[in-house]
Amino acid sequence: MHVVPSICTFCGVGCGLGVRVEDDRVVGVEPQPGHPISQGQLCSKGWATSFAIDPVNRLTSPLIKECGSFRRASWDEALTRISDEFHMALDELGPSGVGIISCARATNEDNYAAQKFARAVLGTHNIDHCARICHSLSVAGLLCTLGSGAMSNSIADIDQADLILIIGADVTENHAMIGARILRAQARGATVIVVDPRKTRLARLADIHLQLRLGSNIALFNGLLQIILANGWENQAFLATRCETIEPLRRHLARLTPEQTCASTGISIAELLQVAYLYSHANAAFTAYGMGITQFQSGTNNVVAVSNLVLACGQIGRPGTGINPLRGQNNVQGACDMGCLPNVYPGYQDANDRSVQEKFAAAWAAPIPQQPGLTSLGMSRAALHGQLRALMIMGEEPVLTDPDQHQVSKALQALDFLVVVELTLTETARLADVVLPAAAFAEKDGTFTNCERRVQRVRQAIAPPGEARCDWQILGALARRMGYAGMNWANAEALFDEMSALTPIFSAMSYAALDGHAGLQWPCDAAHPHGSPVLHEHSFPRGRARLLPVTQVAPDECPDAEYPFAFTTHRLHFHYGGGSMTRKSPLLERETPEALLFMHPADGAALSLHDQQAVRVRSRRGWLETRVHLTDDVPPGTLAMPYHFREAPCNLLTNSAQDPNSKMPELKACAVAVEPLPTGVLPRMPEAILLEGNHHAGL
Ligand SMILES: Nc1nc2c(c(=O)[nH]1)N[C@H]1C(S)=C(S)[C@@H](COP(=O)(O)OP(=O)(O)OC[C@H]3O[C@@H](n4cnc5c(=O)[nH]c(N)nc54)[C@H](O)[C@@H]3O)O[C@H]1N2
Ligand SMILES: Nc1nc2c(c(=O)[nH]1)N[C@H]1C(S)=C(S)[C@@H](COP(=O)(O)OP(=O)(O)OC[C@H]3O[C@@H](n4cnc5c(=O)[nH]c(N)nc54)[C@H](O)[C@@H]3O)O[C@H]1N2
Ligand code: SF4
Ligand SMILES: [Mo]
Repeated sequence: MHVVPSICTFCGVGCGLGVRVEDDRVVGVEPQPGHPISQGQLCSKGWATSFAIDPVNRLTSPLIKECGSFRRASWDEALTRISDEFHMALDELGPSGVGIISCARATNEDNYAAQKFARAVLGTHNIDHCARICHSLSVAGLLCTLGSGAMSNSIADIDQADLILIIGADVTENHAMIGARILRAQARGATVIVVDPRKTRLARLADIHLQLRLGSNIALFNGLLQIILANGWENQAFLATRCETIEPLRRHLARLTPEQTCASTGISIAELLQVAYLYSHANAAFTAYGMGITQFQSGTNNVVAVSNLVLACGQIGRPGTGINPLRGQNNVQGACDMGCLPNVYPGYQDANDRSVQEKFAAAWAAPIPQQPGLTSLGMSRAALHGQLRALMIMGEEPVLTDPDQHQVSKALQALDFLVVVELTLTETARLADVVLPAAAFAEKDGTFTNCERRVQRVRQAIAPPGEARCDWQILGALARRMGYAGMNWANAEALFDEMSALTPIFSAMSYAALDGHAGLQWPCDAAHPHGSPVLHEHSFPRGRARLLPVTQVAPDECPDAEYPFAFTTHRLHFHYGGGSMTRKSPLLERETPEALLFMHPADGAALSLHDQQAVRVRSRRGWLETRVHLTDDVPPGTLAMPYHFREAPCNLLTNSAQDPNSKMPELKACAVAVEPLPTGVLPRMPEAILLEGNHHAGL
């Protein structure tokens, strides 16, 4: 047996793991000793990695759908078919009729190849990925206030903070090693404040839990800032030297009272005063947030409201402070950095900037797309209207993870051609015309970028199963088939070198430099050859930071007589995303084997429901059946459900109402009704996901 150093394939914490290999099989993993983030630990998902990538149930050859079922095909046949279909769509509709969804679970190298393929081969900016429904509005909101959308500080800064403010993030469950670090900080004396409508595990352990009303985030942050300004607790020196004028925001908040904030958030005036005082008086306050503020139609403004609070108190630009969006997927930071967004090239180089366009046109020897690109949900909408014909989805599971599942399936079925590149035959892959087998992280070389901008190496430990290949190799072969010779990299390192030569924030990075340093945090350039653990120490990328007045907006759908409950969705520690990887582990399945609807006991009593009773949950868009779990984790009137379970996919219910700036759908709030199923009736799997098509076994 030997051990290959690598990085965990699940969440954006980026823990270091060793892949244990015996007879070209991954037989287990172990924590990487001395790793700067995980410090010799892994969470239960990390420990279960070998199940996630096990060859059992993996795709091992290309598949082509004929008369509704899949058959094996050669790479040659599959690539010819994809090339023909893309050419046909391009002939009919031009570059706006084709698109790519890339993969925040795949490497930087895979993602760089995806956006280069979209732009240089297909000639389109229609390239996006799951950041759209995750932290795209952190990128948009913080770009507007600071000029950079990434985490401003490092995970290790938690050790230096004397106050830790966690907003809408279930850290002990979803960023487990960061959660553990926060609890250690609390044990040494730091104050922990959690803002969440649910009593999460961390909320129960925190010094203060602000259990605000679902979706009342802007009201809360405006209210806290109003108290701070009214008492003169703001950091005047920081405002004077580092920020544009605060006066419009001060005027905007002047008429607000703590009584009004209490009425709109449900938080008592005493708690508001206490938190406003503690936050503004902390020596170093580390602020982190998650999906509990981004997944709203007011998401960008929610981020701006947090940014206002941080800036007004000067809690940024020093060790132990900062505004820190906890990026979710293992490489979602990287997929954004690599330019898998419709409006930017790698390193956030503006797609509309003439000099950037000329640089990439020359380097790639390809004309540069001129039309603006579509977001992922924009591509779904275009497909429904016949304006998008051919789509490649590289490692995403939108059938389970995008809002309003009926609409998503309809959009994918409306395409002339769908190709999915995946590890297993997911619900989305079942809808495809062609499915291609991808290599998993332990089967390829490359890099992942964790939530604190740290680029780290993953290494090939075993061969991919059957004929599976790396995503970048697949895209390179397809590019050649379509007549473009600029994607023939000899290996992942050559690809990385092309990327870093074209991307200023990566210009001093190389595999050798990464190996020498346990990864490097961008910007890493001539001025910062060892990377940048803390951003914005002396100035912001936009010069002075901006404080912007924002106003509370209620969720698009609020409870009413027909749909009397507020409904929110979240994650569970033991499962991940659409579940395609964690649900292969018997250990993780044993912990949480099925979806549950979390309901307050008072609501249960009012509906005469007992714990574990089977219920039907309905929204304006669909229904599902599941079991109810009575718990005071949720407040009365609010129901919550995890999104990992295909048997009870909560995105049948969710609302696709969108944030106007970033097109983020409102995954965290809609309205539902609940009714008990007759005694003895088991919850049913809705027809919508009993999709046609072969099961992978036997192919
Ligand atoms: N175990 C596990 N870990 C994961 C993942 C996974 O699937 N499983 N996914 C990864 C990904 S992609 C991501 S993006 C991250 C996400 O990690 P988190 O951001 O922690 O994700 P969620 O659990 O969806 O939501 C966080 C919290 O927001 C709260 N919330 C809901 N509404 C509001 C509100 O109006 N205001 C406030 N303040 N809070 C609210 C919810 O109650 C919930 O506790 O996790 C990553 N890590
Ligand atoms: N209701 C509700 N819905 C949500 C959310 C929510 O909080 N509530 N959260 C949203 C968020 S934040 C996110 S990020 C999305 C996540 O949504 P997705 O990205 O769709 O979810 P995952 O399950 O991570 O799917 C990733 C797929 O990538 C595949 N994969 C892994 N590694 C590779 C690789 O190297 N190459 C290729 N080609 N494929 C690979 C896996 O097999 C898996 O099927 O879900 C969103 N949906
Ligand atoms: S905290 Fe995240 S990166 Fe670390 S082991 Fe767990 S899932 Fe993997
Ligand atoms: Mo995410």
